[in-house]
Amino acid sequence: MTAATQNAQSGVHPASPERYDVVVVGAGFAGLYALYWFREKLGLRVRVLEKGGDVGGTWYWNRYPGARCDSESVYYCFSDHMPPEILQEWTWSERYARQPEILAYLRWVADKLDLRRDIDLNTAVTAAHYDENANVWRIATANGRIVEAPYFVTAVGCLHAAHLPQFEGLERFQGRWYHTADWPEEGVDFTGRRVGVIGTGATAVQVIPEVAGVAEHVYVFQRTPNHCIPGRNRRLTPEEIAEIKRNYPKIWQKMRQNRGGFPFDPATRSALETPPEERRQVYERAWEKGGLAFTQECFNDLGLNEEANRTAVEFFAEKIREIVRDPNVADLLTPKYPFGTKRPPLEHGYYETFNRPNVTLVDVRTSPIVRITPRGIETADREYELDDIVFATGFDAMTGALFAIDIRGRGGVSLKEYWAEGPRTYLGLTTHGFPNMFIITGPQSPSVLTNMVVSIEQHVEWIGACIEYMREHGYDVIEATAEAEQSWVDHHNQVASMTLLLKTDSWWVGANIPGKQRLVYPYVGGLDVYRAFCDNVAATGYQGFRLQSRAAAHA
Ligand code: N01
Repeated sequence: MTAATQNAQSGVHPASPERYDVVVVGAGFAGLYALYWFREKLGLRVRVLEKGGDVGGTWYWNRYPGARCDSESVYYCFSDHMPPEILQEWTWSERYARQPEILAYLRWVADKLDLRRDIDLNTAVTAAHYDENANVWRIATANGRIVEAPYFVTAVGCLHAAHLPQFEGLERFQGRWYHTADWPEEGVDFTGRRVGVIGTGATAVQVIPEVAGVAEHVYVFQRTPNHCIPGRNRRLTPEEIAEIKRNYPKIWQKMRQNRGGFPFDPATRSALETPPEERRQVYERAWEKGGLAFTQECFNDLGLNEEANRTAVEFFAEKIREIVRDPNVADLLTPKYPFGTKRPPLEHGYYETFNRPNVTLVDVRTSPIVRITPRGIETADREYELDDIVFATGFDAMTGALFAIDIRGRGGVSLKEYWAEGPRTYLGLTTHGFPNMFIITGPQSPSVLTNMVVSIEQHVEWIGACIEYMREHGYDVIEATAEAEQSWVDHHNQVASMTLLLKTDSWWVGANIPGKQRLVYPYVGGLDVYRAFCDNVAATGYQGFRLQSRAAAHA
């Protein structure tokens, strides 16, 4: 079957397509940066196709109460690689910006850099097929457009495809229900209502205190507790903003060299080799400071050694017992698995919320949800009557949003088929059999284990340099070799196996989605190490890739 026949059969018709140099899917941080970089630095004709009604990506969809960023706002924004006014003119109000502020920022950037003229909103991409003969990606949208470009870049977000567990009876529920990842734009008033929240991940930890403040009663349906670190949010002062703005070039340099893309000072001492009293002080200081620095700045063996890790687990257990008055509730809220093997949420009054008389913790690990009834939620031992249900049940992360598009490479092979046993990538950026397709913050890249904006910029800049190199050298087809891909997959798995991540069920290992391959999805070797790999590949003429000019490809 020819590519054209396949395209015709699957709805990607080549009739009068629009043509660009690059098509980017998604207009969140990644899509906006890609558009800026490819258009302004490389002079390419770029089209960004975005499903949402505005730019923003994650920050457009996730508008649930309490949504804010767990990375500090002054570091969770575009860097000094953007025009200087982007860093200098925008001023963040709080240590962790709320969703409306981040969305306002992204809108502002889009306007300031005149990005909107190359973005189509309300344009969901349904299919992207590579046509080998023409060396183009042919992209179909839900509203019937066909767009073509030799380069196809996905900027679809790691956490976009919402996971709604298939509970029996939801369609008969007589109250209102919402998923946090697709929240009504007009907001939801929970005043005086009985609300059930399913899930206790980073999202739920933000939602629950907010809803508890207004609802008549909140029932929290918890399957697994998390190690929640105090965020210690506060307003930023004009003095500290000025100081940060002055130092941005140095700060960014530091973040680019940090394993997580943060301006942290990674610990150099071992928890086990530190005397207990001193160890406690280290944890206390990190707890007081608040924020994700806890994960890097305490000890260097927490991610690798279970005995070392237990010291952190014990510290959290003590803290939770100190805050939560009911010892049974405190015990239920205390994780028993290694710290850092699930994403630790930042909390703003989360544990205190369980001291409120209008909040009940329901342990669905021992008494699982059996069904949704017309009146509420039925667990193995009773029914909870509810007016509203909030599903804070997460995402089909890293692959879900990619598989939602019918992506097909050489020979009509679909990405979903090719990755049936788990993602296969070279550098998390490309995959064999899918020439000229680049995945921003894809599986097997550091992505969700880092400050996303730093990872996004690294990816976009690497892709930009690659396209430039190809143009300079007369190439127009680039494809990861099967061997290079295999060696990256092996390296990725080998580094992952040195950590404790596979010991715990988490979305990082795909365990939250029934039937999903259980393996580590993000690259755990660190953004600093990863960056060096990518730089080296570029410096050696794109080792591990087959580069061709179209004439040669046809020969
Ligand atoms: O999703 P999650 P999330 N029955 O998958 C539970 C990022 N984020 O949206 O742990 C009962 O972590 C599930 O239970 P369990 C951040 O990277 C960033 O909270 O699987 N419960 C879990 O408690 C984060 O990690 C920010 O046992 C069920 C919850 O639902 C990622 O997004 C803010 C269930 C899902 O937790 C995802 O967080 C917020 C079932 N059938 C989030 N199915 C920022 O700061 C699932 N659960 C940028």
